[in-house]
Amino acid sequence: MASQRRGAFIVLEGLDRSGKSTQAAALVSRLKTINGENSAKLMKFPDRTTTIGKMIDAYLRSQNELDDHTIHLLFSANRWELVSAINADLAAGITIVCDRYAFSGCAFSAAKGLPYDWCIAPDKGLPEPDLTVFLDLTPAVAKLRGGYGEERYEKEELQRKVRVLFHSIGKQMKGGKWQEIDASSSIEEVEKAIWKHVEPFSDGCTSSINGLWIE
Ligand code: ADP
Ligand code: FDM
Ligand code: MG
Repeated sequence: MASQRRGAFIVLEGLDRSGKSTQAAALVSRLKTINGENSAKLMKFPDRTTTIGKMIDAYLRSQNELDDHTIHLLFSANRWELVSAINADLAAGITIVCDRYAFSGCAFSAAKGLPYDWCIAPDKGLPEPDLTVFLDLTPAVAKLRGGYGEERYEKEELQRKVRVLFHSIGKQMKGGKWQEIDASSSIEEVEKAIWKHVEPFSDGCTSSINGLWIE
């Protein structure tokens, strides 16, 4: 029996200003051009529109103070509250392009000093992306892209630690599910490099979705 084709789950990760939001939007419109208006959807984490997302938004804009563990769990809860929507879209054949995911959750909190194993624990079992493309950029170059704004984590020293953690998270991802690209070239060049990795998934997938960080 032929297996049911589902949408692909594609994640873009990277430091602040590495080009994730620019590239996620471009990728969704490319997929829609190829497969139709309802074939792809853009998601982003944190999703600041939910009740939990509003608490996260206030924290990132330094309007409230939260313990590092508490905010970490809120970021994770913000993903779990959208899991049923993710699964429903994938099952309906819609490809999801997601701007940040659990890898940001782990990289940022571990960079702040929380233990790595503690950081990944609440995200274990989330839908595992079929592909994560890491847009690699030095914090120094990222900062030149208009400079950082007001948000809590937009500081070069923290971003340097986050980059190291992203690299070590990527090394532990098996089976080509993590691809790193140089995000310092032009928007068009980066788009091309991302597409090279995404194209094999442009027709969706037949495999079932695994649980993230579950052996
Ligand atoms: P992120 O979502 O990773 O923070 P954005 O996509 O918002 O990054 O891009 C941050 C800024 O850098 C924006 O002003 C954007 O136009 C610009 N930008 C994005 N990609 C590139 C690139 N490849 N080269 C130069 N500037 C870029
Ligand atoms: N961030 C994002 C985390 O610390 N943990 C997470 O789980 C996620 C998804 O929130 F500084 C951080 C990363 C970044 C900020 O910024 C969100 P954008 O501009 O909304 O991507
Ligand atoms: Mg962005």
